Amino acid sequence: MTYPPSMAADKSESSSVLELIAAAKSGDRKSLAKLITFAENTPEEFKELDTNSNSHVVGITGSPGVGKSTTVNALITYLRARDKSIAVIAVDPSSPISGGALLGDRIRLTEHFLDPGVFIRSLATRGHLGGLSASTALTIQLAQLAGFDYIIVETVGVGQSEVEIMKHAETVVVVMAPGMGDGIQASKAGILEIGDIYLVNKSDRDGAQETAKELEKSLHLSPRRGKWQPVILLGSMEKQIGIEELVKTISEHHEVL
Ligand SMILES: Nc1nc2c(ncn2[C@@H]2O[C@H](COP(=O)(O)OP(=O)(O)OP(=O)(O)O)[C@@H](O)[C@H]2O)c(=O)[nH]1
Ligand SMILES: [Mg+2]
Repeated sequence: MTYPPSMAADKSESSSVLELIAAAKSGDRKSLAKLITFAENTPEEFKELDTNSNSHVVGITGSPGVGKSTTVNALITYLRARDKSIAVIAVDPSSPISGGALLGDRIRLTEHFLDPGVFIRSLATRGHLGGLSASTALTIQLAQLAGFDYIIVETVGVGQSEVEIMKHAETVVVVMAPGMGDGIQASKAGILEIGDIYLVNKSDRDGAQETAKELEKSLHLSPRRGKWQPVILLGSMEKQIGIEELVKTISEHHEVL
């Protein structure tokens, strides 16, 4: 597959897009990366993307430091061992620097950078939240076109912006950790409404059971939703404890959808 050398000025932009799409579909990651940048800058070029995809879009959200990136890392390790391909989209609504150093540190996926079955992209705010949410949606669509088995969207925080971004995920995993005031966190920002799966991480630490119990009570009090009842799991993603159960529950949710 020949890779377009540049978005040459004499070519129409849409023919470049078509070439890049064809290359991305055939597995060229550089073309996919270029397409995403292109979509961030000129989303209007991408109005009629036809994504007829088998990817499962999984959102991972939760307060800073609960272990979201560690969870993503554990998922990648588990799924790669089963020959699944994964795109990770790390979204930081608080940072204006796309792909900035802060986000690089936060995603902690360096061990997967050289794996061709893993594609990692970060997105950050460029002005308004609506733009970020839209570019997240487009990036997901492009990753779907490229045919990844799983597309994982990680967002930092539990504010309204994360709730907005998580609307693009089919299955939402809310990560919590003991001793981080999650009782208070859970009561705000719609966290009790968005999670399909609640993962109480750091179960190797004191208080994980209590956090899970408190969460169960709060979920009980919140309005019921559809045919899927939110599931609470305990685990330690750093120690790869509970990862199998997490993947199983993610798949079960996908089947129910
Ligand atoms: N004890 C323990 N520590 C963990 C576990 N999982 C993650 N951590 C630690 O928690 C800290 C934060 O983990 P991250 O995965 O970076 O958390 P995050 O939610 O992605 O953080 P932000 O992206 O900054 O919001 C790190 O120091 C991890 O080593 C766990 O299962 N047990
Ligand atoms: Mg992180």
